[in-house]
Amino acid sequence: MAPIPPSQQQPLVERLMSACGGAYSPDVRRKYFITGPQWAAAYEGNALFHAPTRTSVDFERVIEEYAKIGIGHWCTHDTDVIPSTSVMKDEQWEIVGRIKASLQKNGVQCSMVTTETFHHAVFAGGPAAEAPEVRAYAAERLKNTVHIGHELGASYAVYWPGSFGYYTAGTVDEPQALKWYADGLNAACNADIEFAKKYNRPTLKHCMEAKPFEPQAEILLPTSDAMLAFIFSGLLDHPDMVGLNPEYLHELMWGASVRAALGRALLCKKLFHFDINDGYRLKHDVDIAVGLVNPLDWLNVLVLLRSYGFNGPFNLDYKPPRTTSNHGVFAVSFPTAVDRFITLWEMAGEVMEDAVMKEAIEALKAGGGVTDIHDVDGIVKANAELLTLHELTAHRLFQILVGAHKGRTYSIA
Ligand code: GCO
Ligand code: MN
Ligand code: MN
Repeated sequence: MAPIPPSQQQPLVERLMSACGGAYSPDVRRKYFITGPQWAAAYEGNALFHAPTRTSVDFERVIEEYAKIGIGHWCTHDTDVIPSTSVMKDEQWEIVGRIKASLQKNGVQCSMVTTETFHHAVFAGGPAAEAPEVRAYAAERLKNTVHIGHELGASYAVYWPGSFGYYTAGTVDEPQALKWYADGLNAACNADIEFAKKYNRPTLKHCMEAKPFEPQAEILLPTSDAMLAFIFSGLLDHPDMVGLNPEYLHELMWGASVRAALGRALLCKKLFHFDINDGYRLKHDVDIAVGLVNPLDWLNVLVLLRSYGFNGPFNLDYKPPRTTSNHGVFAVSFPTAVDRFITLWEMAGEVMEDAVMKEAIEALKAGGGVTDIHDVDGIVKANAELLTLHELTAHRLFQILVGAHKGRTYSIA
């Protein structure tokens, strides 16, 4: 093939995108509670060891492009949109006003707000550092984010503790640090109760997000399970207001079964919000788009969520790869991520209705019908053939994933 000059590259990408087919319309996409983060679309590709490969994108553009794609909700960190020197100053409200106008103009809703407590130098010792002024500053930031959330009409606040941990052990008193961290969340929830009255709105849902490693070497709340224990520890003034925002990849990173981790959150009624992306087990936080690495596992995850009535928000917390251009972020990254999610979600519905799956699962639950529960050999024999259904259902899930249940076949003949 002859080289493709730069002027012909965008048309090529567009043509191959439409050759892919299978895209849903913006109206269809808007029916799902899918949220698009400011930071994901604005990510310039500058991860550790990497210079940026894209130019910056402001919130006006992100909101407009999300609207065109059919992503009906937007979310942001405070400092994604407000310079850190302006946060909590009068000038932040001018920016918030522009955000409101932009959301309104494009028919997009702000779903969630979150506080950046990991990037700025003030958080070098973490959001619950020893120095009381750092903790007081962090609490003010959290309260301010709640205020912005009400102003923008958000329903969720997310807390990724980020730098809550250490590189070397010995100085940080873990129980004390956890109590200090709870003080920050309590300040946010108590402020929320007051703002909710003032704005005549319900309080926000406060969602904790765990990541097992990065950016600290050791993390004080590394998993969703650790956060569940924290929520129920007695340290929180309003544990009912606090739940989880698990991230698919963050659970995979420590080697979990994501589905099982979500199952525990569901059992505790604490699955409030879900960051959707993909990646690899026991590696770093590559934030690849949903379904590009583990589509079968994703199908399984969505079957669980649908079975337990979790309908979102599904937050597209991923980083378009450095190889994708500014144009590609909105032409390829976001629409394809949304469409894979929708496809997997609808496929999960098919799994739940599938006659083979249903009968196999019911049969396993019916068991072999032994009445003498002290007869161990009898119980084994009675279930021996039935248990083969575990593997059969796994095959059936694969068939549904590749469309083989609808007769799609491959053959060397
Ligand atoms: C990550 C984190 C963040 C958080 C965000 C919201 O992977 O770095 O998941 O993207 O989701 O900070 O609080
Ligand atoms: Mn991540
Ligand atoms: Mn996340």
